[in-house]
Amino acid sequence: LSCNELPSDSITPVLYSFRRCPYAMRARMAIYYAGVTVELREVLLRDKPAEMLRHSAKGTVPVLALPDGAVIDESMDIMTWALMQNDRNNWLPKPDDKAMTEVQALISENDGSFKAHLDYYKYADRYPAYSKQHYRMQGEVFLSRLERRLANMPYLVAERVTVADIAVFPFIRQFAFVDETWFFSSPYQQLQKWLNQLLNTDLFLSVMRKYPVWKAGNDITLIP
Ligand SMILES: N[C@@H](CCC(=O)N[C@@H](CS)C(=O)NCC(=O)O)C(=O)O
Repeated sequence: LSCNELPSDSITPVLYSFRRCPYAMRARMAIYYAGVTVELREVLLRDKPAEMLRHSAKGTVPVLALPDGAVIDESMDIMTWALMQNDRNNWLPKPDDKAMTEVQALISENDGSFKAHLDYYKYADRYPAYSKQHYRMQGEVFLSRLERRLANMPYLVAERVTVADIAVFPFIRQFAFVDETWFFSSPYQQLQKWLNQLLNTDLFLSVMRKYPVWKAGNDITLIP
């Protein structure tokens, strides 16, 4: 939806995002799922808008600027913000549910060691100390863990999608597409199925729509 009648920075939260960033992807997925309207500002990482940096000097996407002046600049916090408003399929387990502990453990391993191995694997030519296969094997520790979980149930912590699947999936997608042929002929068959299924959801396809890079004074793009 494009509309130039709303004044910018008005009643609508503003999301600074980068289409291919896995952190921004998971934030956008939660926003779409919750159905909370935000103004999407597509940025270039090499040319971040001053408006975004004024809100969050650390310069990472996603950043959500709320009408009351509050700023949320961590993707998990943006997901939680969206889910607190509308979580009709219970993506977020109740805080005292043991599933919540599993969700947190998976996300922290994903964002920690797995993300580090992913970057070494993806950019192996920049890190010639070890081979690409070496970095891939380090990442496979997490793939194996997920594969074992998916042998028992269709999603990572439950019979249905939870926030863990959505938070982890964009990173597994990146890992898989470093060498698609390898990934889809690897022993991680449950993970392949899980990934394919999420890649084909309307939700994922919606958040991957392309928008022009935002500049002050542009028409406003509202999502979902
Ligand atoms: N912990 C942050 C990480 C966000 C992050 O690192 N985003 C990357 C893009 S995928 C970024 O903005 N990097 C800054 C840059 O490349 O200049 C979050 O979860 O939101």
